[in-house]
Amino acid sequence: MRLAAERFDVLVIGAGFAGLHALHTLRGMGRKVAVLDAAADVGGVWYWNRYPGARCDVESLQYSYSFDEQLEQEWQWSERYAAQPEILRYIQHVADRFDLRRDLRLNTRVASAVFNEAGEFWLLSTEDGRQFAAPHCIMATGALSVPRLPDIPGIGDFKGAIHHTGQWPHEGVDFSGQRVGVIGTGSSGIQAIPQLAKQAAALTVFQRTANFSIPAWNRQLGDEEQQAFKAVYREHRARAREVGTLYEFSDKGAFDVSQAEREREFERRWNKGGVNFVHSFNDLSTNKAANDTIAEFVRARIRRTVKDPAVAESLCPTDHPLGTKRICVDTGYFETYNLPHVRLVDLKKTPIDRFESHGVKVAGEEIALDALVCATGYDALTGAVMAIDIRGRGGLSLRDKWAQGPRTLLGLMTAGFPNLFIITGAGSPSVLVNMIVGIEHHVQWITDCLDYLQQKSISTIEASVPAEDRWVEHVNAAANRTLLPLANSWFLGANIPGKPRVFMPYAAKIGIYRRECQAVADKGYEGFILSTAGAPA
Ligand code: N01
Repeated sequence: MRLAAERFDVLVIGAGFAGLHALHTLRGMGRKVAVLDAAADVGGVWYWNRYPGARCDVESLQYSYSFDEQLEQEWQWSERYAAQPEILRYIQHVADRFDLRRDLRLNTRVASAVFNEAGEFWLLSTEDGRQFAAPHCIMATGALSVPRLPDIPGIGDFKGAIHHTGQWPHEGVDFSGQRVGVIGTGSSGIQAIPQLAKQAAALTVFQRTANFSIPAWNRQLGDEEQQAFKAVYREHRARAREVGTLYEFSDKGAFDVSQAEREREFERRWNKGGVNFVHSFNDLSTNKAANDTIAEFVRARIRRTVKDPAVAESLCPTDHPLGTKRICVDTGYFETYNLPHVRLVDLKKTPIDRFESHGVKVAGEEIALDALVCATGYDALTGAVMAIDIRGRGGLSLRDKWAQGPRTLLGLMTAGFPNLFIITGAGSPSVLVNMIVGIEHHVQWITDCLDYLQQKSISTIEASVPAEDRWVEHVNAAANRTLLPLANSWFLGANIPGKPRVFMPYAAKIGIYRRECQAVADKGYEGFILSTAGAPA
């Protein structure tokens, strides 16, 4: 069959951390690879998320690739938590250092991916009419890459600028002298709000759900501290493969100690900053009464920080256990509400009536706005995969197959879609761990698998339905052992109207998950159907 399509051994969709690592590894195996990305440069979420205050809340020495020792030794991080421009520079450096750019197809948005059963290849068509073909396709499309704008009556009538944090203008935005509104108080909003307050003449935050946030206590990284960490980088990386991020995990339950001791531990960790706080005791994510103790500690901090008691009360999260929505890490977030030009509108008490041309009407009051920032999140985990019209065996549409929620085996493949791999997708630990640790693991598993297929002359691999069903049940059971399903979070798709409520990430320690994936591979890819060219599946 003659194709107008460019042909490769493997096609990778997405040029973020996952796609670049997949490219580098596959190239090392001698495979001909193309990486397609809609963006004009590498970086994935770090290319798009340029809002003021954007930074990672995993410490920079950990939020980096481990696959090349020289890279990890030579790259110098400037801060404990790297800001977006520095992370983007790092990814660009990796692309240049490993000469990855020659295999990138940027400004290339994939519209459809169709499996040709007779020829056993994936045919990808782009929005501008180009085609690419390869026997194997890897979705490195990111867990949080499809921004979601709020569906608020009249928003289309608003004449001011509207910016989503995940699609921030590259030239930046100058809000000086402006009346700015912010919708959304998740990680993005909580990072952006203190920075926006520095510029805006008036800042109004429209909060639907109060969120837990822990201070980052971000700081410059000294050379000595950095060298000390790098001296034992291998040990740190090995540990991260077990636990995801190197937190101080406690072996005590919250009620194994006295109240005074518990408070001291919360205090100690609060003063160190970051997500480590949520690991103060080992039962905070599984025992509601234990969780209440840490939640109350944070609420007391909010009340102590925010001077207006009514505003403080609105900022206190009460409708979900701490950590069941992705915990936020901030710099001066709650303090921002003490500024005279910053106002909180509690949408639980006073919902938005509608947007108008020059502002918004809330409980009958008109609030004039020049610009609106939407920190309203993403169609998480499945959004980017389902944005592409993916067709598997017999023309099966992935959108149809996943209409009631994502179904995968190990999060890596989905039945009916041979040779289609997903990196850090639904059914894997994904967003519950340091993303780069999850990405490196998946790239290793997938590339080992491709190597195995080649050695055994196997042309297709796909998840079997019974194994996939068992995995989906296993993922549900893991979530149900925790408090995680208790919140209306994006983990469950609750932020997208009409999205089925299914807890998407796999809530087990990444070390356990890695062993599960390894056991499957060791047993000749148990639960997967392997077939040789032309043989019926
Ligand atoms: O998005 P979110 P995000 N009217 O979905 C509100 C990662 N990340 O971009 O909670 C009013 O968490 C919504 O309200 P509610 C991290 O994993 C990491 O902030 O649905 N409000 C919520 O407050 C993070 O979790 C970093 O009631 C509306 C907010 O918008 C993930 O990305 C930094 C609304 C959305 O919060 C997503 O974070 C940034 C409406 N119609 C992001 N619709 C770091 O590493 C939505 N909301 C630090």
